Amino acid sequence: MITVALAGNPNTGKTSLFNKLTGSYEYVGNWTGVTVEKKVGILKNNLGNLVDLPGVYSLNPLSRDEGVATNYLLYDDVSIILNIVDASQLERNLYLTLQLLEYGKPLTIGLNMIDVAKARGMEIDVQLLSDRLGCQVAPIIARSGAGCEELASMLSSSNSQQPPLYIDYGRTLEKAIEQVITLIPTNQELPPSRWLAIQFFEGNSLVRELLTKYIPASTLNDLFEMTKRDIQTETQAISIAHYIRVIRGNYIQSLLICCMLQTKNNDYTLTDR
Ligand code: GDP
Ligand code: K
Ligand code: MG
Repeated sequence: MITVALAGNPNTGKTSLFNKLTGSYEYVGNWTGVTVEKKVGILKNNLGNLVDLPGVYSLNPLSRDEGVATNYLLYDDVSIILNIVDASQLERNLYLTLQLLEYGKPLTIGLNMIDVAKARGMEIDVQLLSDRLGCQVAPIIARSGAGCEELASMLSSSNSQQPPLYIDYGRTLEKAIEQVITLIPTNQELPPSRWLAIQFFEGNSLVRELLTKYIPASTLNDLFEMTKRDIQTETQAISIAHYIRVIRGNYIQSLLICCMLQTKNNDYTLTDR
């Protein structure tokens, strides 16, 4: 039995999709230590369990819900991530997607609200989006169930060898990431080192906590402060987190320029496909 984790922004249709994909409930309760609902259902095709993560915009644990999602990735054994994305709000939604793709577990995108996107004159080149992100993408309408069977069968054929998405964070930060990676032990059952290092520089306190089990806090502090100083000197960013947000934002922008075909109210020229 494998475990599929359902992750996405709030109000993207997570509950609707959960209900379409699961037959019976295995468990409804709270996440350990917090009063955030935890729902686990059994996937209809008997592939395994579906775990409903709280809706979050980012993995940075500023809110209780984000803390639950991050802790899940840090300490639980997830086989496949099902990332539900609101097709009519791609730019905002893809931020979490990038963080999840960097994590490097097999990930399938359920591209939801296709009906809403269409009504707003947006058309998405699903194949191109899938190629560029290096993961499977299934267009769906979770409310009606359209596309959900195809999505379920994609989950059963997930690529277990999916390589993590590689975003280039520029020379200074890449050098610092490399330094943290060399300090992370390889003989432990830990999430991918690069993901941990990026999350550390983003200011993810739960990741920092985990890293201090293996790396002296003072070493981590020095590396963080030095990198922050360098980035503030070289760029206009006010913090490393800000700098990372800008790089990811640019990455998403260029992705959307090639994958979005505006059919109505188009204010930029389209290439023929
Ligand atoms: P959650 O907050 O992520 O769990 O999202 P819900 O499943 O509660 O959905 C939020 C709202 O969006 C509800 O009113 C759903 O009926 C609606 N919804 C979900 N999926 C779709 C869809 O594909 N198309 C449209 N038009 N509405 C949807
Ligand atoms: K809701
Ligand atoms: Mg919900």
